[in-house]
Amino acid sequence: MQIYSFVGSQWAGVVHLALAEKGFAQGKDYDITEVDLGKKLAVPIFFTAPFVNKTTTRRAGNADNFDPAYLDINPNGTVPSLTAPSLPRPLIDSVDILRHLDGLRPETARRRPPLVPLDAASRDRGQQLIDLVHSPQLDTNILFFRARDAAELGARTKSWHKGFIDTRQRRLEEEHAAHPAHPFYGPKLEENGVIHAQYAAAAGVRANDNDAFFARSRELHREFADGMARLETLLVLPFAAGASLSEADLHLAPWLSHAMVAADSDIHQVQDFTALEKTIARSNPGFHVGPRTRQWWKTLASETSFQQVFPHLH
Ligand SMILES: N[C@@H](CCC(=O)N[C@@H](CS)C(=O)NCC(=O)O)C(=O)O
Repeated sequence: MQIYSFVGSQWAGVVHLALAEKGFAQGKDYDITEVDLGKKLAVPIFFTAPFVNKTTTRRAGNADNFDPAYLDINPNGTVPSLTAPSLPRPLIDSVDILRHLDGLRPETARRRPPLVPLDAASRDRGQQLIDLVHSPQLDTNILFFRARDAAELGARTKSWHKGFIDTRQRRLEEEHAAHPAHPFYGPKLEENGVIHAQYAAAAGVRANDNDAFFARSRELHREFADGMARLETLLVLPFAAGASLSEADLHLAPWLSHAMVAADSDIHQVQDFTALEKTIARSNPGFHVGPRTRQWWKTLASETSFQQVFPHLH
């Protein structure tokens, strides 16, 4: 199997957790191609992870998910993807990839039940949780790239965020010019262009209406907080969807880790929610990560697969 992944991708993290949980071995059962979503070396230390090793194939590092050759594998231009000779076409979504891996080895290395729960109640609850963290409401890019005022925007434009957005925009412009009829590039340019224009305006490149952007960003943060409150009510405990580890845990964990990183948490303090609370509380006074979410996170952090893939937050 060939896994297309990126260290800074939360949804690739789902696949790495599933591979670890099922005991698949890199180099034997699967190989990794690292698809750099940004620019090589222009991302900070948290975009390193134990699964990027000497056998990992790395490409140039230039928003490579927008390479037409990669779009032939995954027309959404996202990671993760999985290809295998036995599959009629690539799998291009973390939900499908996890379920495929689960089907290959229904019993885990530690003789646990399948990751897709056998009982309907846990399966349905798990699906609700998966849908929630994959929804636009809980998109961690809100925390990473949005800005609620001039100070936050200024900070973004002075850090790696701007380089990341600029690299994407440049690559999209180049590919759009080279392949004007390709259906991917036009809409994606517009999507990335929203943040790109704001960062460019903040850097004094051109004037822009920042106020509407700031207001929308505050609104999105408030909705994000509502989503976290919903998560708090949906968690079953001790694991996300019931008594044993399941696919829902493996989707929630990378999402929460990524949210904490986006809020500038100390990546070695896995249990410290202070930075995340502080960030969200700027638009939602009094925001706290709930006790059930904290309890679940502690349970997850004691899992071997979690410790393997998340020796620190990323
Ligand atoms: N539904 C997809 C979402 C994948 C996704 O959005 N991946 C992000 C990284 S975590 C990505 O590749 N973003 C690149 C982009 O949108 O340009 C999945 O679960 O696999």
